[in-house]
Order: sequence, then C-alpha cells, then structure tokens
Amino acid sequence: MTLKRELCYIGLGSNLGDSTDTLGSAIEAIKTIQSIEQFQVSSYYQSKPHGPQDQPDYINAVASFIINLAPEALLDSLQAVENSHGRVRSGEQWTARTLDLDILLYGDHEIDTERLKVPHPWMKQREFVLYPLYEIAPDLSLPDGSLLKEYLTQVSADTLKRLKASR
Ligand code: A4P
Ligand code: MG
Repeated sequence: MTLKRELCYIGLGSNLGDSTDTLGSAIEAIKTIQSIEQFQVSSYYQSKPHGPQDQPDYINAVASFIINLAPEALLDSLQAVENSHGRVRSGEQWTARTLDLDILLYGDHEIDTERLKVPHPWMKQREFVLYPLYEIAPDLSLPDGSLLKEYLTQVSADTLKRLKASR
C-alpha cells in the first residue's frame, strides 16, 4: 500500500476504573501519535455490554483523524496507548477492560490480515459504534459503498445513553 494521508475512524471503549477519565487521557495520548491531524471526537455514550453480561456498562466514543502512517503502525501506536492505560489482556475475548481502541475504518481500504481486520468486523451491528460515528460523520459511506445511515435503521439505540459532550 502506497502511504498517503488517510481519514481514519476509531472506536474507544472502557468499562473498568474511571472510564470517563481514561477516555479523556487516551484522547490526549492519541492526538500525539505521529502525523495525526484534524482530530475530532464524538460525545461519550453509556452502553450495555455486548458479549458476557457479568461486566459493567461501557463508556464508548468514536474519534476521527487524518493520518500518514501505515495501518499496522497505527495499530501499534493504539495498543501502546491501551497498555499505558492499564489494559491487561486476559486472552479471553470481550471481557471487561480499562481501555479498548479499535480501528473502525482506514480510508476506503479493506484490510484482512492476521493482526488487522478493517472495516472492523462488528461495526455494522454495534449501536455504540454506529450512533457516535453518525454524530461526527452523518454522511459517511463505507468501503463497500453502503451508507452509515442505512445501518442506524437496523440497530436500536434504546440501551444507549448519550452523556455530556467529550470536549
Ligand atoms: N484486531 C483485528 N482487527 C482489529 C481492528 N480493526 N482494530 C486484532 C483493533 N484491533 C484489531 O484485540 C485482539 C486483536 O484484534 C488485536 O491484537 C488486534 O491484532 P484486543 O483489543 O486485544 O481484544 P478484544 O478487544 O477483547 O477482542 P476484539 O475481538 O477486538 O473485541 P472487540 O470487537 O474490540 O469487542 N460492549 C460495549 N457495550 N462496548 C464495547 O466497547 N467492546 C467489546 C470488545 C465487547 N463488548 C463491548 C465493547
Ligand atoms: Mg479490541
């Protein structure tokens, strides 16, 4: 892939510790990743856990930025931010965590490697991704040409609570 500036979207989630504080601190750290420009972030949303139910509600948000960094290098940088915010990898999927950073979209690229699947495989089914994404990019289209708006009509926001603006 020839490197050029790409518009990226990432999902932020936390359900252990002071999640609001953690997201704020993570956002400041992400803004310092090499080459990031035009950073924007949605409001914070409280959401019910997907996956195991015996865990606290999540605080979620979505951010966008322009970057000139390969997708794997972006993943490395985001995982470094997760690690510096107390992320412990239990080996079990979808369990409680202090901070989770997922790459939702990397320009119009479709990536399917062992380390990276983009667009994020579950994003079209997750209210805690779709609604914050819609807040910052209402006219967004996905690499397959589908419109973000279409998915909102299929996924209920009933259990999603918009909290104060993040900025
Ligand atoms: N990986 C592959 N594709 C990506 C991508 N697009 N972005 C790989 C980030 N990472 C990607 O991730 C496991 C591996 O996925 C990484 O090493 C990377 O190489 P992880 O963060 O260590 O583990 P995980 O998060 O438990 O697994 P996974 O499958 O990424 O889960 P998700 O999809 O992140 O879901 N409920 C609510 N309400 N809110 C949430 O935020 N989050 C999850 C986690 C479950 N339930 C939730 C929420
Ligand atoms: Mg993850």
